Amino acid sequence: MTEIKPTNCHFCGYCCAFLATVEDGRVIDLKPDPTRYPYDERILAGCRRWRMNLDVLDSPRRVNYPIRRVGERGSGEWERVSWDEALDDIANRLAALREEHGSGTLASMIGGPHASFWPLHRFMNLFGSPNNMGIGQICWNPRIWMDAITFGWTVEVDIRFGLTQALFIWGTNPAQSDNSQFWQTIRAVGKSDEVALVCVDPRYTQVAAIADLWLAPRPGTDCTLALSMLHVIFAEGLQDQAFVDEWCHGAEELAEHVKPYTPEMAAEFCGVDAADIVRAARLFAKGRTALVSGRGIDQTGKSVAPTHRAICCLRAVTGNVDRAGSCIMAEASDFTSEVDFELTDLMTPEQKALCLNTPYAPLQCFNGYELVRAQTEKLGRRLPERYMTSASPDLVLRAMETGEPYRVSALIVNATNPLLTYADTNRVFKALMGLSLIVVLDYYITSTGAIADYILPCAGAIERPIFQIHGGVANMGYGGPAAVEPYYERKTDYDIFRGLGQRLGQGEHWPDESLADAFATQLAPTGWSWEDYCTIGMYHIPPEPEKFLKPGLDGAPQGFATTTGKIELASELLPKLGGQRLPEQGPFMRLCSPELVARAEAEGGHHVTMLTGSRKQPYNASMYMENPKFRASSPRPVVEASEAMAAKLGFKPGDVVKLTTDQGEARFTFAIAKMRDDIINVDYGWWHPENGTPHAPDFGGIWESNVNTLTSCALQEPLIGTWAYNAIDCVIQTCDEPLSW
Ligand SMILES: Nc1nc2c(c(=O)[nH]1)N[C@H]1C(S)=C(S)[C@@H](COP(=O)(O)OP(=O)(O)OC[C@H]3O[C@@H](n4cnc5c(=O)[nH]c(N)nc54)[C@H](O)[C@@H]3O)O[C@H]1N2
Ligand SMILES: Nc1nc2c(c(=O)[nH]1)N[C@H]1C(S)=C(S)[C@@H](COP(=O)(O)OP(=O)(O)OC[C@H]3O[C@@H](n4cnc5c(=O)[nH]c(N)nc54)[C@H](O)[C@@H]3O)O[C@H]1N2
Ligand code: SF4
Ligand SMILES: [Mo]
Repeated sequence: MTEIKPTNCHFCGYCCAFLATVEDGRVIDLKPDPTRYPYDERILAGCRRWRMNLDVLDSPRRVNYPIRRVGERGSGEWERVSWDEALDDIANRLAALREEHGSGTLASMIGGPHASFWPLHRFMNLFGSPNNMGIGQICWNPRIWMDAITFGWTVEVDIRFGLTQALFIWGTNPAQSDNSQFWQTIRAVGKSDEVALVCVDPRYTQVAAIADLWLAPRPGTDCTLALSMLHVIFAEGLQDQAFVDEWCHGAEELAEHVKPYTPEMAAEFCGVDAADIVRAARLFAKGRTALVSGRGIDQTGKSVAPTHRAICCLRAVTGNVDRAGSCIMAEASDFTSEVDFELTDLMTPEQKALCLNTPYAPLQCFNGYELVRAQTEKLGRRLPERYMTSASPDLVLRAMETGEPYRVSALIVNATNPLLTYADTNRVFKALMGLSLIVVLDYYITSTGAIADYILPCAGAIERPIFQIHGGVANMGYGGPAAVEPYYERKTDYDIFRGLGQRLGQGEHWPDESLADAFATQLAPTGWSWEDYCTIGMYHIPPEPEKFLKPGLDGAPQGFATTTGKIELASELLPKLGGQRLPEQGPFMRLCSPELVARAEAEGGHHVTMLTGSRKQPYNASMYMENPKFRASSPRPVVEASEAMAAKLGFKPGDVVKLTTDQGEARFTFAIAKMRDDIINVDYGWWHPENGTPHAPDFGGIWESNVNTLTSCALQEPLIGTWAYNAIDCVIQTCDEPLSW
């Protein structure tokens, strides 16, 4: 029998709507579904991935049954086991390790937003471990924290033709990272005479190419740049004085604080023209200004929090907070928020006290969360607790390595490939090899899967329902139903964590029998049924602007959910955690010892600043590398530099180059691209999935061109525990050894 069933793609965060033709439980065709959100012809026209869905659904590389390691860790020998056997054994071993070392002994790792992570977080909470490592600290959390601390909640960009007068694209490149809807909007802005487009990026991206102004700061200097723009705004009296007087706290202090940040001083430090800083400041203050930022400022290390704070201040003094055409503060969700669904409140104080971050990253921990929660709750909003308190990989790895302050002996890896994507591959590899138990949930046997004890096969898009909620910080969720039951013996991540939880005495906290039932429970407070939602594909109540003017409980304007009820240009909260009242530039993260630099220079090498992981289609981190069409168009991992830099380094396109830091080395092909003349830009995620099941010693090729053999997650930033993938250093030199690519 042939049926047409609604379902969704999940190769990126858009989760586009599709119609599947299903015959006997198998999908034989897929087409975009124009009747449901999320559907946008322009996205699909620009998307290089959606046609892969059918191949991925039944790829010969997929893991279809639970498998268990036989032989040495990493030997690549596996046996098929039943689900009961796998879950019983994992649960028994976790219970025994908890008995021996305490509940913090289990750690977890997640990656990009490939799945709903609350089932993992619920499981970890009920198990009693705070040790969920994530990419939160370097992706999303810094902005969310600083927005919440400065404005009382997070803001989302709001671009409106006829209202918006400037758009700043700051350290993000949606042309490559955002499967293109937002990029189409930016292109429209680029063409429009009404809206000035400003790109702040050390590389000449596709956004820079259509911008009215391209500012290319030295990596990691954005905080100084923003403070200098504030200097110009105050010096020229361009601030929105009425808004500042009524709604901002600490304006005079801030004006005083930015006095030394003259355009000339910043020009020297940031490596840009003073005149361009003045121009950027004037454009920012001209009227309604929208701004989007990304990895370019989230992943620069010690200055991350102050950079976001300085940008918050720019928005605030120009009256661009919670205003149509600039940015709008999100609303709390009508559906059950992520924080209530992950059940963090069920952790005991003793379990929370196991949090390793507490003294080292005083914001990114339960104490910091409580302080911020006390504020955001004034207006009924709460951040997702487990992302915002996710454990520092540096500290969890140390607990694996040394047993201090207690032994971390077991690890669940959910939808991530940390041997390619976490910082410091050599360290991660060694730490993981010493563990008692590693369980990987994935579609494939990845490099990380290769060193696991169990690989549990996950159901993907089409086979599972989707309710994508962005951490639940907005009143929006989208997606739809599964078109088919999971193929073979695959299970949803939810079913796996529920199955493990039930075996560990958590049964009462997993009342919903399936992921779709859980989503229905989550939606229930909205009055919508799961079926209503699946028909429309989205629950979204757009936030209204200028909520601060609306009456609160006492009838007076509700203002902002901060200590002072105003936007805190000068923070009253951060100093309580040892942070800065007013933002200041921090130092850079350094990965090369003087000895390494001296040795490399003696061999003709150069010590340079690098960016890593700048997004490029068609790949996504370590994914899709086996796709032959993609590989034909992007066959090799590259290091790029400008023409002038290439001349200085003495490389020509196609040369093989070696990069080294104190952490390790990796080899790439050299290529030319337009960017600042004092940096290089290095690809990330490269391995050889096409070579078959990965195993020792190269685990699918992780020692050759994997940029994270060079990086470090050493805890340096004092509030969030952020590390750096950009604005770091390495030495670069020629290399005789050819590449396998
Ligand atoms: N040097 C450097 N390192 C970086 C970055 C950088 O810019 N430079 N960026 C960082 C950032 S921002 C991020 S978010 C991370 C991304 O890091 P990861 O998320 O680790 O990267 P992916 O390669 O996308 O790995 C996803 C894995 O999840 C599996 N998967 C996909 N969907 C599902 C699912 O639904 N369920 C399960 N169980 N598995 C699934 C895939 O098969 C794949 O193996 O990398 C970080 N690392
Ligand atoms: N194709 C593809 N798309 C992806 C992903 C992927 O792996 N591949 N990953 C997804 C994930 S997990 C994420 S987090 C998002 C990230 O999405 P984005 O934040 O848009 O990431 P990028 O496209 O790398 O853009 C970051 C830009 O910052 C610039 N930059 C680097 N250092 C600095 C600096 O110090 N200052 C400034 N001002 N700019 C700097 C880089 O040159 C780069 O152009 O992309 C998502 N989309
Ligand atoms: S990859 Fe993203 S943009 Fe493309 S179809 Fe899938 S969800 Fe939509
Ligand atoms: Mo990310």
